Amino acid sequence: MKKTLITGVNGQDGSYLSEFLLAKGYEVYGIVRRSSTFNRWRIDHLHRHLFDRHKNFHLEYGDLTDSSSLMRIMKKVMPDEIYNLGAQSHVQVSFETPEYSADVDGLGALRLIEAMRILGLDKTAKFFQASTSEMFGKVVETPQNEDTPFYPRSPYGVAKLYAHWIVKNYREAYGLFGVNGILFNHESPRRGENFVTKKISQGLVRVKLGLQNTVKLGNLEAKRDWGYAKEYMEAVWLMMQQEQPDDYIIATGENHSVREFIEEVCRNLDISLIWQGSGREEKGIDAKTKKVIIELDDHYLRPAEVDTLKGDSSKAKKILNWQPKVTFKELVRIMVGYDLKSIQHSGDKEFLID
Ligand code: NAP
Ligand code: F7E
Repeated sequence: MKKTLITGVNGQDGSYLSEFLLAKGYEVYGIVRRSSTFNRWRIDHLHRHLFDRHKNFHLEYGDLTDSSSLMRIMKKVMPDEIYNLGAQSHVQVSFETPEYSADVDGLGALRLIEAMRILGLDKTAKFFQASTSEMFGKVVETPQNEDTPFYPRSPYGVAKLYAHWIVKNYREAYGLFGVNGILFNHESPRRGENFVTKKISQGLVRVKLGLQNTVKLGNLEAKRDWGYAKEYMEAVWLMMQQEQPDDYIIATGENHSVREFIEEVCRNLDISLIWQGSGREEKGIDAKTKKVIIELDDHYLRPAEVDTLKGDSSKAKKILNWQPKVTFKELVRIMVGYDLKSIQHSGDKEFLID
């Protein structure tokens, strides 16, 4: 039985990857941080409580800023595959916590691969780094592929670029099997609530149900290449099954603006939305109720923005035989469908996990 170690196991991607690897027969070890409130709702169905544990799913306390914990866990588990999904992953928050974001997102990766080297795991184990389209930032060409030069636009993007390059460096210097998956935005019902897709889907569902008046947003014109997180985790695993380590773009090849995302959510909720006004005074109105349901709030504007991202994942298609199946419209339908059910049935455990 193969053993795997996942950082960020209770995040969106960590939860899907854990399910995927357990189904493949792996023994999964996940690293969680201590927090004063429990934040394991995405993995509760895998790791219920002390007396009812999945026999192949284990959690260990650790932190990407704490080398000794990483070393201890790695030495205990001696994994075959390590997936570094842990990060302070919110771009806007990284402007407010730049040093911490660099520590976790940049140095965190270094701590892991250095621990592998010290324990001799660089000779036996494989390492995956969750790189990001945010490294392309102010894009120099469209679509972006594995050879597109980087131009990060946030402390998050800069920190992730360090991690990306240090993995490449260890590959060249020590022969580490280190893979960078350059993942474009991927979403799901399990997306964190302050990322724009989840905020819009959940917010407009609440508006529809009369639980909230408006959704306040920043820049509506930014365009993203939004894919479905669950299928991106299969791509990540496939990268780790290759003979040689390499870097791969994972994307849909299509992009849409935040405005289009709002419009598609409204279509799913049978809300006829009309836009009124211009510039920062523009508002989204529900044509039936005449109520303002979308407002702009400068609080959500970033000091530097990434205007547009669109990925070319033809290398992944050719070498990994991977391509996305879930379209933009399907993704919105999945997210809105889940939010409708879970908010209508809030408190009902059955609907808490998709
Ligand atoms: P997420 O939902 O925000 O999950 C992040 C995970 O990292 C959480 O489990 C979090 O634990 C953990 N974490 C945060 N700080 C940590 C620390 N100091 N030590 C250990 N763990 C820590 O992110 P995601 O969407 O699943 O993304 C997974 C990875 O892919 C991240 O590295 C992200 O930067 C990268 N990525 C994501 C996307 C995307 O569109 N989703 C695209 C490209 C790359 P807590 O719950 O305790 O905070
Ligand atoms: O913003 C705009 C915002 O926070 C998307 C992370 O997973 O993907 C994610 O980073 C766009 C930006 O994701 C609001 O300005 C407007 O242009 O959902 P987001 P992100 O910044 O693209 C990359 C690939 C990662 O690697 C990251 O870890 O939407 N936007 N209004 C807003 N964004 C937020 N969050 N909130 C708003 O109110």
